[in-house]
Amino acid sequence: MPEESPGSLTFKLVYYGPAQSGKTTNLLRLHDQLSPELKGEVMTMETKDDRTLFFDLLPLGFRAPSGLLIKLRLFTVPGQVAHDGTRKAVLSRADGVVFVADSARNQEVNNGEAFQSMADNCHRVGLDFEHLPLVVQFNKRDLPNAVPETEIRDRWANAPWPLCFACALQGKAVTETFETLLRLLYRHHALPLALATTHGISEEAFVTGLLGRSS
Ligand SMILES: Nc1nc2c(ncn2[C@@H]2O[C@H](COP(=O)(O)OP(=O)(O)OP(=O)(O)O)[C@@H](O)[C@H]2O)c(=O)[nH]1
Ligand SMILES: [Mg+2]
Repeated sequence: MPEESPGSLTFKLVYYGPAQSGKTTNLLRLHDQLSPELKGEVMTMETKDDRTLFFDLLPLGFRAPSGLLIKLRLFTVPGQVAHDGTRKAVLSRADGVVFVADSARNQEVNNGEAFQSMADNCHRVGLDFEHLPLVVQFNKRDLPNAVPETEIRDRWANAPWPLCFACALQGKAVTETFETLLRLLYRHHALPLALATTHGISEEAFVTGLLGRSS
């Protein structure tokens, strides 16, 4: 559940995935594409050779018709295998997750291990993985050795999570991935938080409010 304080709600969203899959790049490109009045600066907690050691954080938010302030805090985890303790800490109390997979054929094993570690870590930190709003993004679609989309769709056909195909480096489908997560998040929380009834926020208003564009 999001953190509630008088007049505001804060959702924690986490970009999880194997090392170097493009989690930090997703956050930076998303920051470029969001409208200025909504977003804070991207904060980077320690990087070494461009690899995340703790996390990156992008804060954003908007005010609902009721006056309620809806805030999001987007985090990335460090993907390198050694940093599992940090990943667990970042994942703790997450309200939604984007799993960023690397589309390269030779990264299939790393993707699989990272996905399994995400499920395990969810259980360890007490998150209900079966009901967690989760979007799976296959990034780096520009790579010549990217696994074809049809093959990926076949393999994930029985999985309940939406799939997105992105090239974060070029900013492609970064916003689309985020929007997909926002819709899952809204559907998961609208009723328990009375978003529509008490606060006058429809799914469209939630998405446009947080993306900062009129659709
Ligand atoms: N070709 C290609 N390269 C990408 C894409 N997205 C990110 N990269 C590159 O992949 C490398 C790793 O990107 P990051 O965003 O730092 O990856 P990360 O997942 O944050 O990595 P860790 O923090 O170490 O877990 C960088 O050199 C990026 O420029 C993409 O869509 N296509
Ligand atoms: Mg990173």
